[in-house]
Amino acid sequence: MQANKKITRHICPRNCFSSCGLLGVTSGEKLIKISGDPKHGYTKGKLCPKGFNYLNIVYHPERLKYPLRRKKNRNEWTRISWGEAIDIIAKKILELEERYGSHESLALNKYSGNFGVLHSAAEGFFNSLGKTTRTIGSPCWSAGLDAHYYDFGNYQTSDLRDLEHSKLIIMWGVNPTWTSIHALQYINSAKGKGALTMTIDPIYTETAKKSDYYIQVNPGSDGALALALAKVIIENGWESSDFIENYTIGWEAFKSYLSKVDLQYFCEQCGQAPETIKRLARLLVERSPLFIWTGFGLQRHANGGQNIRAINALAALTGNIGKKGSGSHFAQQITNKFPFAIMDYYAPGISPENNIRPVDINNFATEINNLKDPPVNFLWVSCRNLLSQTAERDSLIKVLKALEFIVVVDLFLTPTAKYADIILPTTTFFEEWDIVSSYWHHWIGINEPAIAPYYESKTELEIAQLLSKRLNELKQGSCHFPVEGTALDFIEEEFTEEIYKLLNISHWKQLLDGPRRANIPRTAWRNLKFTTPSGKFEFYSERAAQNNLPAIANYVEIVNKFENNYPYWLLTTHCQYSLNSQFLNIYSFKKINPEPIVYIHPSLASEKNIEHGSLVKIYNQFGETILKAHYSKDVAKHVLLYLDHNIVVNNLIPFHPTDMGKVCTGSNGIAFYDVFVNIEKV
Ligand SMILES: Nc1nc2c(c(=O)[nH]1)N[C@H]1C(S)=C(S)[C@@H](COP(=O)(O)OP(=O)(O)OC[C@H]3O[C@@H](n4cnc5c(=O)[nH]c(N)nc54)[C@H](O)[C@@H]3O)O[C@H]1N2
Ligand SMILES: Nc1nc2c(c(=O)[nH]1)N[C@H]1C(S)=C(S)[C@@H](COP(=O)(O)OP(=O)(O)OC[C@H]3O[C@@H](n4cnc5c(=O)[nH]c(N)nc54)[C@H](O)[C@@H]3O)O[C@H]1N2
Ligand SMILES: [Mo]
Repeated sequence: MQANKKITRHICPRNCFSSCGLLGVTSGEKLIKISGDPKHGYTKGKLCPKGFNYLNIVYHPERLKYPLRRKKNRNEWTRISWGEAIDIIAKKILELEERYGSHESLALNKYSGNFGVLHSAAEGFFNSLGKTTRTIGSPCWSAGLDAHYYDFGNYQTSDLRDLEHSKLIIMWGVNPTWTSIHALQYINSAKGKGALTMTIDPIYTETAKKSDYYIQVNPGSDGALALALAKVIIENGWESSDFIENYTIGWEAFKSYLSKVDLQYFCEQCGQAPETIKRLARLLVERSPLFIWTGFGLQRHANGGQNIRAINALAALTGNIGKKGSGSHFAQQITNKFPFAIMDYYAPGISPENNIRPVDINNFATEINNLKDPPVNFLWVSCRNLLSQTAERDSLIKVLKALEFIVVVDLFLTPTAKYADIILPTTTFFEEWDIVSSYWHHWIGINEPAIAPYYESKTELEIAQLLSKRLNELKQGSCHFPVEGTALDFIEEEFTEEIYKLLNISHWKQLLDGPRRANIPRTAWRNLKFTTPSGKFEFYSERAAQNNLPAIANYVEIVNKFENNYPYWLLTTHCQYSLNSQFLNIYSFKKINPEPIVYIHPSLASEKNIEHGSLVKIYNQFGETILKAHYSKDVAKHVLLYLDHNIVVNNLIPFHPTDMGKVCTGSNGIAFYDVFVNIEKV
């Protein structure tokens, strides 16, 4: 490497399965190249199309450079200094405290723009003020997490190297070819060793196209499919008696429920012929170890948690748990043992138990509106593009317009930032220290800065420190977030003995030589000791019953009450060339997807007299939107597919909760994919 060049290590902090290792090459002051880090044992030096485009994010011509202040009642902003921005915000915080005698009129809405541990400085700052209004829950994975909590006690994943033992791999409501591309190398290698693959999805996805089998299931009907398979397996006596007897509870109750259900009804629900179910059931038992990967897409339905429980039950009754190459996998958090000390600067008398006035992140507009004593006047948005990613966009716009004061911390002037009074430009992960772990694989790494912060952008930590300093200057003792301390000091605090043991290192700086795999078994639930109250896999969960849920994995049909007016499902799933609302501004991606498209099956299109490429109106009782229609035989006739996660369709999506999520995330999830619409030519 030439004298003026240096290489730095990074971990992508996006909300994504892969949490990739990257290497940055800097020449002088400039980042000139980004590549995959071959020392990352899961991603192994490979990147996705977005990862290879990071230079185009870091140096994007539209990236925010300076703090901005909105001109009064206008959609225009003027550049201000950090001193001014921090002063305005600090004074507003103190003014509201004076007005209400508490900080509860301040609300924080933060989610997944950056999952690095030090990004919790925003939460740390809010904790250090006192009790504030905060979002709870998650728009992403809540129902699936709770399903695993009820069945297994918590959630774990196997190391994908375990796939070498699998004979059948089912990708059930997950589209890794787009959303988790690094998994493909393990899946392909398992195929080379003789494994067969199956995709179960309402869309004939790129993953389905690469699979040996594809089942086009009706949206929200996976419980019916899993239970139909379970019923046939039991009727044939193919269940694994040894596993059931020794490692589960509630088998009789589950079996008795299945003996009463009508196979024909389940088949109709999931859109499969009884013959298909019988063939599939045989395949499942013949090809053990069976590895099931249930995706996040699958659980974005009102019955999503129950459906995942039904799939878990299928894995259990066939003995496909804890055995190499088997399991039912969704996500894990067992490697994320960081104490999040950065959040631990509570104001006196404030603790995690009493620091929050909660609002559901998925029902944000309504719940913010309902809060009165005091009302919410001040909103802090970070790592979040509310307007693009939240349901009920129109109500949200009204709320944002009515709020007294909004701060947005982001890299770009997003649709949400356009409602802010103050916009604070922040650093990318190439400009800061951080720690990143994955919710899927078992590798953890340190992110070091490659370059100085872009123009005047600052890290989340620096912003918290500046504000704390100013607040204390204005009113001594008003904020308890430490004003001293570098990012490295805060990193030091996160590395406990437990983490060192988990990663088998003695100092975190060793992570600069490469990410480390957490020292946990390769196979999830290898010891067959479950963390449920019974210590067993629970077909029957007393805890579910206590939470007013069916104790066993019942199938609950999703009924479209407005079928006559709005007969089609609208699925707004995750896209290859974006990550939620991010990366949509990359110019080469824009060329691939120049405009928002709705995909429609040609036979429905011809019924509706819609030509390929023509404009259509998609509408329901909540709103309408005009899009261009493209024909696609990949979608079922009663499904419409929209992939571009920008602001265009969220006005059609109501807040409708999923059945589960409360235990693991604080509130139930959101049924983003139970949306019914109509379509017509304009
Ligand atoms: N219709 C529909 N809506 C959905 C979904 C769906 O499938 N359909 N999926 C849902 C799911 S699964 C999720 S997880 C949510 C995601 O919702 P969000 O977490 O809001 O989504 P993102 O678009 O990933 O990121 C939000 C913002 O973070 C910013 N950002 C990036 N890095 C940083 C940083 O370092 N600091 C700060 N302060 N900001 C940063 C980005 O520029 C972006 O504007 O959306 C949900 N919304
Ligand atoms: N490229 C890219 N990668 C990403 C993201 C991204 O936006 N783009 N987002 C990240 C985030 S935040 C998340 S949560 C994950 C999401 O990762 P995935 O779970 O893979 O993605 P989704 O698009 O939510 O859903 C996966 C599939 O579920 C299908 N599906 C919908 N309803 C049902 C159903 O009822 N039954 C079955 N069987 N299938 C159903 C959809 O058609 C879709 O093909 O990906 C992460 N990675
Ligand atoms: Mo997500």
